[in-house]
Amino acid sequence: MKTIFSGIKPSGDLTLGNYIGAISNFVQLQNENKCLFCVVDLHAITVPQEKLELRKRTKDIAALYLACGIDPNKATIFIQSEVSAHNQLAWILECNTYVGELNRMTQYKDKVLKEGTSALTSGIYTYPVLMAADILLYDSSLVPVGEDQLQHVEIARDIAVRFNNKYGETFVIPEHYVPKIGARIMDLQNPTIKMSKSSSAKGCILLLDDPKIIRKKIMSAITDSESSIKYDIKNKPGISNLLSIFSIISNISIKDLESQFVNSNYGEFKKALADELVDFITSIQKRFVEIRNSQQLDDILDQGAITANNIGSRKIKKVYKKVGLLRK
Ligand code: ATP
Ligand code: LTN
Repeated sequence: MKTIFSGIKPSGDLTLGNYIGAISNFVQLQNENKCLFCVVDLHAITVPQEKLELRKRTKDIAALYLACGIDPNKATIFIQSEVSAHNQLAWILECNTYVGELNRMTQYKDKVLKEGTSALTSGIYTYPVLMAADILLYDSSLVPVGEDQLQHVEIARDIAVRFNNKYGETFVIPEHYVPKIGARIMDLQNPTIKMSKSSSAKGCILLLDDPKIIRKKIMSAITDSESSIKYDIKNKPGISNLLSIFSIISNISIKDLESQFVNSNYGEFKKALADELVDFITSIQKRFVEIRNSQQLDDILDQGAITANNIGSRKIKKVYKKVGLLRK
């Protein structure tokens, strides 16, 4: 049995990309592993957040974890800021991470290119170290993430190896788990960029979007000037993206979908996808409404925080001792 950790930031509404790249894999992995799924609110505040919105979104994400099928009897679900060991470990790891390593993080470099540095916080610069702490605190061996997070799991590995070499065996070296299909769901209006709440509103499906809007976004997705429904990322990125979405949602392989729609035009294919997606997302939304304001959600998060604090505080004791900090 492996220990699995992953997290999602409450920095915006959850997208279909988050579901396919991350949550759908959490749901699969929970059956045979010891899983911890976190709402990483400390990561969200690396950029400005409105406090009431942040509180609301933090609970929205926890409720969506459950609505998407994460089972609290199988996995631990908790809020990052309720477990102080994350911050405690992050500081120790920061003192064992080089500035040069952080300078190489492509997500950070892209942000600097786009926005300059004057409005960037040091939190956004060091956040890969907090992410490493999230992972290493629980001796996680597998980290399910979308493609954009690979470099951050890689730096967590590097930090763990370095720490173990310096202080003796302490951390499990984590590996990433990236799905074969859906590791990078693309924007429906611009299939060369990642689907993200910060890209385009029309190109991004939110898990809490109105079904009518979902249908509209799928029907107006950019395709190409041909008419064949074939998976070919290079020449047909739009249709390939829609095929990936269809495949994950329906559990039908891309090959079978290609055969099923061999005589259909793009309009027919999109309509079938929209029907499937609306059914799928509507059932998530129904469960979300039931769970969101229930006492059950608070109870699950309280229990999750207890479990995570137990593991985290034991680990932090060991780490403090190794580093030479006084701790009974
Ligand atoms: P932003 O888009 O605002 O930078 P994000 O969606 O990447 O944020 P999170 O919400 O924390 O950030 O992402 C949670 C998980 O969802 C991560 O594992 C990330 O890799 C994955 N993910 C996000 N967008 C996509 C996408 N378009 N395709 C596949 N996986 C994705
Ligand atoms: N940095 C990630 C979110 C995240 C995470 C983690 C993912 C924070 N801690 C630990 C996996 C494991 C992001 O921005 N999507």
